[in-house]
Amino acid sequence: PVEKFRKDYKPSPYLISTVHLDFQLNEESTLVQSKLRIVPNHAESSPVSLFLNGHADVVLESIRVNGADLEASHYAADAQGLTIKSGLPSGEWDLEIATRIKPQENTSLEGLYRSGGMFCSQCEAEGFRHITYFLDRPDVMAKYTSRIEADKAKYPVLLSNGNLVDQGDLEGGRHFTVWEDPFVKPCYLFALVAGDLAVQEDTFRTMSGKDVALRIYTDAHNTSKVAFAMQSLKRAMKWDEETFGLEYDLDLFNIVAVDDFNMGAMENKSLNLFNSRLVLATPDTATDADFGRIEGVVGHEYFHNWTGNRVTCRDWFQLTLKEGLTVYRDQEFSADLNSRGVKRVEDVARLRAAQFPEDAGPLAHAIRPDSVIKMDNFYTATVYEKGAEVVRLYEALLGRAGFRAGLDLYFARHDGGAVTCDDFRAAMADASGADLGGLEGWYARAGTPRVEVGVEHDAGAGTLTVTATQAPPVLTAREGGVTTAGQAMLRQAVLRLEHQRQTWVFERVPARPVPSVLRGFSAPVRLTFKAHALALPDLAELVPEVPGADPLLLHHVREAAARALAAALRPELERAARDNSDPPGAPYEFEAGACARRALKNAALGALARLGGEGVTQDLLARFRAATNMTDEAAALAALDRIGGKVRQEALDAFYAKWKHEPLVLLKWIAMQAASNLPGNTAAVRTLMQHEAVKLSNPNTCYSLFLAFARSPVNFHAADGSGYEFMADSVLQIDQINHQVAARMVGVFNSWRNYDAERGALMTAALRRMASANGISANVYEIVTKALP
Ligand code: HT7
Ligand code: ZN
Repeated sequence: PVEKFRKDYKPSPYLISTVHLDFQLNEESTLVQSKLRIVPNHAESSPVSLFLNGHADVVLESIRVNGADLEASHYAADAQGLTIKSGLPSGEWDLEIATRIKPQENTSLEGLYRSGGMFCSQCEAEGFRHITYFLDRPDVMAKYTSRIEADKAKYPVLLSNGNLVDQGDLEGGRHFTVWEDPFVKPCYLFALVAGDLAVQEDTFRTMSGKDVALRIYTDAHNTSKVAFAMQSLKRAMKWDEETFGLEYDLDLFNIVAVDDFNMGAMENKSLNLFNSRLVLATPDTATDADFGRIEGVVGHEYFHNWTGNRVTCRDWFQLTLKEGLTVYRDQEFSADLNSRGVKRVEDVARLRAAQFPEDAGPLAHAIRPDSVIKMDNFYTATVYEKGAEVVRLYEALLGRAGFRAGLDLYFARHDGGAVTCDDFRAAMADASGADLGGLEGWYARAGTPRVEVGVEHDAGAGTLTVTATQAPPVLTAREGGVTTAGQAMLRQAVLRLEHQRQTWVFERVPARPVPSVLRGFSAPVRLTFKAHALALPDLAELVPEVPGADPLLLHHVREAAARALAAALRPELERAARDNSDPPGAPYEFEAGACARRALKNAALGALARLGGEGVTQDLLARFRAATNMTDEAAALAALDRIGGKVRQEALDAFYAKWKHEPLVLLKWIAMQAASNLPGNTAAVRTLMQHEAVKLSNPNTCYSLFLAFARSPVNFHAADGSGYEFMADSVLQIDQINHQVAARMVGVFNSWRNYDAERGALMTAALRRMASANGISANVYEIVTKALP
């Protein structure tokens, strides 16, 4: 595998102005014909050859230059791509390439593939090269026309980007559509869908009075589950107009639900593809958390239309330019629609649980990485969530109006372009006149800075001196609220921590106040402060705080503490469960107050389950059977799972019998069993792999099964190493099917340095075994070799 470096970026010697694609979809194979208008990039000296990226899956059928067949001596094709070595015309010219691919054999889910009975595509980051030879890099932006031809009975719906400009029937029961996208785009935003899909429609009138047709496509039996996603889309469109003045730019916006999908969703221009679990929801099949995720991700993909599509990344090292900014936007969207405080707590909890450990581990990287082997491995919590925190820093420094002015300038300068994080910072700085040079460090350095704050009050002088030190020094905007205990906020200020040590003196502070720093978690730093919280931290948060931890011992200590807390608080927990239960027949509402009540009630029930006893068990069973929404049903099941024994198995069986025709609900059933801390559960998980509900070619299933298993301290970290063995076997098995999924799975070994010597040795042995296995993918290779000492 080859490592690529950010510093080696060079503009492409050729650009492509227009792309005409023609897809002949068939059951055995697909013929892809492309006609590219090649334009020399005059910024560069005249090149002698043209290299187009490709892949071993792509079979070259023919190649023509300006309408004439190209002689075989002029070109060479291999698994990496196609090189036209000679015979290149000068000036602009047409290149026609015909390739044959086999989507039905494509289990990697990149490029064109089959999911259920449909054809669909995934081109970010480098999937387009699995379809045809192309300049597969985001700074090559072209206008696309796509013609799709297929059997009409099997694939009545044929979709691509942009506007439908032609369609018709053909001989032999076939039909075609032609799509034209008026906006330039990189090939990673290309999309194609063909299938027998049902559609739900709505419209949105934009702020300039244009009607946009909104369509969500699913399998026919799922049409009743898209109402919430549609409502979220309309809210996102309105929010972006009101908050940032950003209007949708085409007459049509399509979403398609896909069952087999490597990530959450994809922002292809006007044709968003979504993992089904992020579109389909009804109160009885989806939890409050699922509804929240759907709202956020529908918003996220829609917001990419401006931050990602209209202005894209110059190269993949700049990924946080679009992802950090778009995560910040979706976080603000959800905060405005729901409870801002709860949303912020959830986002910070996620950052601390997922990003802080990543930044402290062997795969730590800056939000703008310096080198990569497989780009797919860099869709990380650092690039996304820490990237969003860095965008939040701009807002903290510039204020809302300054931030908006910066974004306006960014779009005015770069609409239709492929740019860098430096271009973003320059627009933000130029619009406000602020010096934002100090933010450069956040793009360049990995790791979580530590900030220490000291406060001294001089009663005689009436001054308060705040001193902050940070290591390493980075610019950190921290809102410092200075309050007096028991009173409302006295003063608020943004403190810019730009040096290793800084001091601020507040005058006219007669009494010793209670300082409140890092308000709203205004920078992604670790604050050396003693926080007292009611909720016990997760094991993942505890482990890095206890060097050389025995994970099993930590787990038992945590469980004992949780039981002791539950015993001490029993009357309060019972009251919380009782007072926050809905009366029978109450309708489900996804609303901040209702979600908070359900969360409190279910947390109380979970805590009571630790105490066991007939009364608690019967109450949980009754709640499990009577539940009318999935939030309560899944919470009751989880509590019964904790109680264990016969009642656990009966509840799991009843849940399966009830939901066996709903694969998305069964993901919860799979995850609950895989994560069980019952001793010896690894054997049960091996058996579960044979269950008819478990399809290992489906990424959601793999994540529910294997990533959930790795959350079990008892079984993944079993002292005999059997959990590590099982996980390593599974990574190698899944790598044969899907490299991206296998690479995500192998990440569970990254934390081996946090554990005791015996566990560390067993985990590194498993890593070595995977590293030396025959034929591992570049994706898994990159993670495994970086994790090893
Ligand atoms: N921009 C999208 C990234 C994505 C992706 C990346 C690699 C492999 C598969 C993928 N599916 C989607 C998702 C987003 O951030 O909006
Ligand atoms: Zn995104």
